[in-house]
Amino acid sequence: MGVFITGVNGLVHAGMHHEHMMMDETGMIMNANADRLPKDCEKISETVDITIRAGRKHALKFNGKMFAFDNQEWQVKPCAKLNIRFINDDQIRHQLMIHGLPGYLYPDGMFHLELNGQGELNAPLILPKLKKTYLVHCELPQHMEKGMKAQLKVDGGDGDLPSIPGLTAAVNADSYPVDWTQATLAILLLCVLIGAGVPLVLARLRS
Ligand SMILES: [Cu+2]
Repeated sequence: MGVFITGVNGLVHAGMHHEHMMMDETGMIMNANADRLPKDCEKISETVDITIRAGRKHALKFNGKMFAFDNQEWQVKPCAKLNIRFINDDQIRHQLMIHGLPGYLYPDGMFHLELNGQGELNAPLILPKLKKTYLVHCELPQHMEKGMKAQLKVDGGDGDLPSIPGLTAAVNADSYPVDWTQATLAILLLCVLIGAGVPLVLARLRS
């Protein structure tokens, strides 16, 4: 496996095959893509500068959430190039990960920015033409559940993701456990007996 490391503006710039990674004491950039076009794109349709902030203060407007991005949804055109400026307003580590991207451009289908604490990173990516909704989140333990979940829609997207703070409902918001009284057990038993009995009756009728 060939690894090359060169200093770029004080950042360590390392590449392994298609993998692309930059890392320094402030954070990490993986799979940035400034110029490789997705297969379904003839050219870049638009270049969009997007600033995404992360931190506790962005979760204050959401009941019961602890972390969030400052926006929960972004809409771009097919074949758009995004120049992402990721700012962490917290003193703890946060990530900005975009999932479901084509694997031939983004290993593991993933674009990944990470800040160890307060600071910022800038990185580009180019989105395919496909009408699709991409998951954007922070993958640190419990951060997504605590609010760091958002969606990026290309060409209007192909639906909404669940549990996005302020936007969409949770899939398993509440569970209502069945009250296993003797009555429900009796009904269940009856159902099992009927289910087992019906084929027997049918078999007799046929013979
Ligand atoms: Cu986080």
